[in-house]
Amino acid sequence: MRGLYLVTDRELCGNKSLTDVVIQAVNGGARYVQLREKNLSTRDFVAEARAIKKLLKPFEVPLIINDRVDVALAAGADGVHIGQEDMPYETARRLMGPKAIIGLSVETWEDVEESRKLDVSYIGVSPVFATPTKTDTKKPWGLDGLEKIKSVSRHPLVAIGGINETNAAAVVQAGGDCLAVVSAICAAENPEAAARKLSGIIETVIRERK
Ligand code: TZP
Ligand code: MG
Repeated sequence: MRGLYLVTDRELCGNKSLTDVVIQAVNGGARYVQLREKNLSTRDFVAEARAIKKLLKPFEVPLIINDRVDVALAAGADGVHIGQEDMPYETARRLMGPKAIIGLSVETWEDVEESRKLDVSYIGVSPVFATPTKTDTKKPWGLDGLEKIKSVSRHPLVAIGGINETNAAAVVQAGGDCLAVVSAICAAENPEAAARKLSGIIETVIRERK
């Protein structure tokens, strides 16, 4: 996995529709979309996930559901992103099947060590920087922490938290294979332009990193 990864937040979309932001992000080069809904009913979440899945199909962009294996299964999503307090990885894998994308957030060094034993599709390095978008986080890893994780991990790293066009190059340089962003796209005046800028930075720096 590598490239730009959109994580949605309907509130941060303001007067733009979530669907429109997703399409713009993908047109601008986002390679993965994660639906993150903390306040939607299960019924509405499933309906939304089905609609977005249909929308993403022609782009061949996988749809990943935050936290909820049940919603991912019901909507035929491509994967799920789980945190340390969600369903255990092995159970999620058993339910979702061998081909599903399953991402796991790591917030502490113990989480990182534990993740090495698991066949997760990627690990979410959370948060790289402190961010107003999610405040109930543990201590930010910083670029040093990300670099250290890269040196021991066998999984692709999805960096999240406070990433924008001013620090994207440094985050990729430090080991981020994917950059996951919420506000840098959802709250942008022009989400497509924001996505294009970020995906361009990722491609350039990954090429240099090799
Ligand atoms: N998990 C860790 S930080 C975060 C999530 C969902 C929010 C990132 O939001 P932003 O706006 O890209 O800083
Ligand atoms: Mg979670």
